Amino acid sequence: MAEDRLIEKTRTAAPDPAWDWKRIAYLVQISRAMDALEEQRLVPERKILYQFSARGHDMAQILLGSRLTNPRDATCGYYRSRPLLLALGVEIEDALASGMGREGGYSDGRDIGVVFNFPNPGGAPALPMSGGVGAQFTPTAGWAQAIEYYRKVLGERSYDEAIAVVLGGDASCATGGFWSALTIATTQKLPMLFYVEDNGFGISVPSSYQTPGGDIAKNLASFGNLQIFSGDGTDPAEAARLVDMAVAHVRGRKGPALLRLTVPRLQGHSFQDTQAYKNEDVVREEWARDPLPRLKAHLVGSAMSESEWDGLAAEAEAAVERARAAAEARGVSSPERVLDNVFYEGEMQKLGGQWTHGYRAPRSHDEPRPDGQRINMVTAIRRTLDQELAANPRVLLFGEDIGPKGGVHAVTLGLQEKYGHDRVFDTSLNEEGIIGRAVGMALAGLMPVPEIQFRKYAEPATEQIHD
Ligand SMILES: Cc1ncc(C[n+]2csc(CCOP(=O)(O)OP(=O)(O)O)c2C)c(N)n1
Repeated sequence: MAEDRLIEKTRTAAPDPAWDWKRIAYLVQISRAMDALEEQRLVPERKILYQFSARGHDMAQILLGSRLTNPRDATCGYYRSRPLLLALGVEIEDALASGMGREGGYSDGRDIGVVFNFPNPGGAPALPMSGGVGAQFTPTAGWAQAIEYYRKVLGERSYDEAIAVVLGGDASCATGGFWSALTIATTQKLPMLFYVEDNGFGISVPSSYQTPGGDIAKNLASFGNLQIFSGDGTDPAEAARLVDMAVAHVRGRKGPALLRLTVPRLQGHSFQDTQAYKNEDVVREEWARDPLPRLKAHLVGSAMSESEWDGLAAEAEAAVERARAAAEARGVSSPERVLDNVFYEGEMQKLGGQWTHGYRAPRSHDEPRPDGQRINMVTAIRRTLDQELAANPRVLLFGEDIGPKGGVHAVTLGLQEKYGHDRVFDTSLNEEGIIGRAVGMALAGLMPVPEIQFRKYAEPATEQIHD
């Protein structure tokens, strides 16, 4: 029965000692203090242009981020994902400075503060995010497939329990990227967790416009190879248990999972949004579901005293104020440097590509050798691919019909037979998925070679090509 696959309502009484509740409470308070600082000071002072409050989404995200402990894990989120990133170790000062266009930190002031790219050496990285809703899904699927490639083809045991986690709101579940990644993850049984923060709205549009009845977990209950977890993201015990169950399912190589947690969006979509489309009852009901007082009620008296709770809140506020002062003391990013490192300028990247994994290409030269038999272009490409597959175990080749058929142009003829299904494989018919997956694999240190059959068919992949 479909309902059997919905694991809901898993309440427990006392705080689970397997969680570091003090750290969780502290980080939730940090996130709240950052939101308040931006809303009350930095936006009115015009020091920040784009502000997306995470109030209401924060606690559940911090629980999730606290479980991304394997350095081979990766996550990709969206503009409301800062609490998760705080849990991964993003510095408060860097996060504030980034939104203010200050130099230094992970973006050197070149993003809008909430759209992150956090290499996180030694820990789980946050893959580069995009402002485009839905763009986060297919690169994360690529990372998940790369994890399996490392394990199965390259025999790297350190990937055995690694997972890829993507975050999206309820409206993101209507995007092509979501469905593309869902197809990839479920057909390939990848270690990927889809984390859906369902606040009932995509800016002003109710979630019933994004999926029938507004509940993506219910609608996907009978989707093959997908375990569904669903519950209340404002109830600390329930959210913690569901996060643990979902993460354990994916880490345990039982296949992909989707975890939907309902949360209130306690502010407008962004600072500019007045929420005129929500009536008073909706707003009141949302505030009644604020996870912060629920977290306090869950912890005070068992995991900590009231004065400890107040102490953490005061400490968080002071830490955010110190970080603000330090961030504002940084110089403003220079417009002259805005194009730095768009192309290679002599300094190698910190995350992604084969270089960071120690791979060094064999010596080569670019002198033409006109001797030898003339061959046509298709044969030349096939020979090149053959040569690269033989020379470098990180090279993998994929696209529509490139397996047993050998491609619609016969470019890959015989390559699957020679190198096996893990390295040369057919994909689902989804160009965003082909290119987005390649992006995630390249970030994970592989050398993906995606094939698109004809130029025209690259159009659905435009966003992933541009990103
Ligand atoms: C491809 C694309 N279309 C439209 C937008 C404009 N936009 C930004 S956020 C948003 C709503 C997204 O809602 P949801 O995914 O539920 O996340 P939430 O903001 O509620 O956390 C829209 C329409 C966008 N950023 N990208």
